[in-house]
Amino acid sequence: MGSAADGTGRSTTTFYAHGDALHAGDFLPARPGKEIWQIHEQSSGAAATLRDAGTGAIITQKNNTCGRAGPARGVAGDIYAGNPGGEFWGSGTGLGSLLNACGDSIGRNPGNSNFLAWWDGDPVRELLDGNHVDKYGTNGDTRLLTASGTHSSNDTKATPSLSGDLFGDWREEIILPRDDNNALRIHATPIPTDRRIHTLMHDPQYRIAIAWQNTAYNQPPHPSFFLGDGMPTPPQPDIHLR
Ligand SMILES: [Ca+2]
Ligand SMILES: [Ca+2]
Ligand SMILES: [Ca+2]
Repeated sequence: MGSAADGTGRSTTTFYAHGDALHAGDFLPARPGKEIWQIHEQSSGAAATLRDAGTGAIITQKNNTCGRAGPARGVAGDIYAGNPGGEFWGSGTGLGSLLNACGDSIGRNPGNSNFLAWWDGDPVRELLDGNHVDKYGTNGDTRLLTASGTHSSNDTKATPSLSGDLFGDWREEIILPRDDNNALRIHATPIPTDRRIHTLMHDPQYRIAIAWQNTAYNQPPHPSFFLGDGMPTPPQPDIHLR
């Protein structure tokens, strides 16, 4: 494919047919550049691919096996400090477990495959599904928040009104409709952190991701840098105000 400088595409995934949930970010800090994890929701062939975000080159491909349906949704993020960098997973039995960048099984599948939120004090990300936040664990997820009196939208996709770093430090707020649909509630973490980095809305990719959350397939925002266990100091945001 041509270069992006003249507006032509860098790569295509049309040969994978269906495109479903897609996550773009620096999930593998030891590997140069950004990565894309995408669910293909096919009954045969590729179930999910992990690709170089710049070239489309396949890093790992998981195929459907034994005639099982592939995952209908999937997520990428650093949710488990026991594996370096990010993890990758999908709903249902299509992938079956938490995966590392090589596609190896490294633990139980998380309790959901919907959204993510940085909620507690460590930089490992938590799971957001419906009106609750859970911390992934090898023996089970731990509930950190139940936002009683609120609900998510879009059935099993469990979409919040918005999730993202809107106020305060780098942790993320969760906006949900009140059960009577006459008001929105904004939930913010009460948990302290000793980690100080710029608010995520200073990162241009993350800021755009707040828009993509509402204009494309609703998925959680990802910054342009690795935010997770063992992370280096992120780059100074290059923001200019006029
Ligand atoms: Ca990377
Ligand atoms: Ca990890
Ligand atoms: Ca955390």
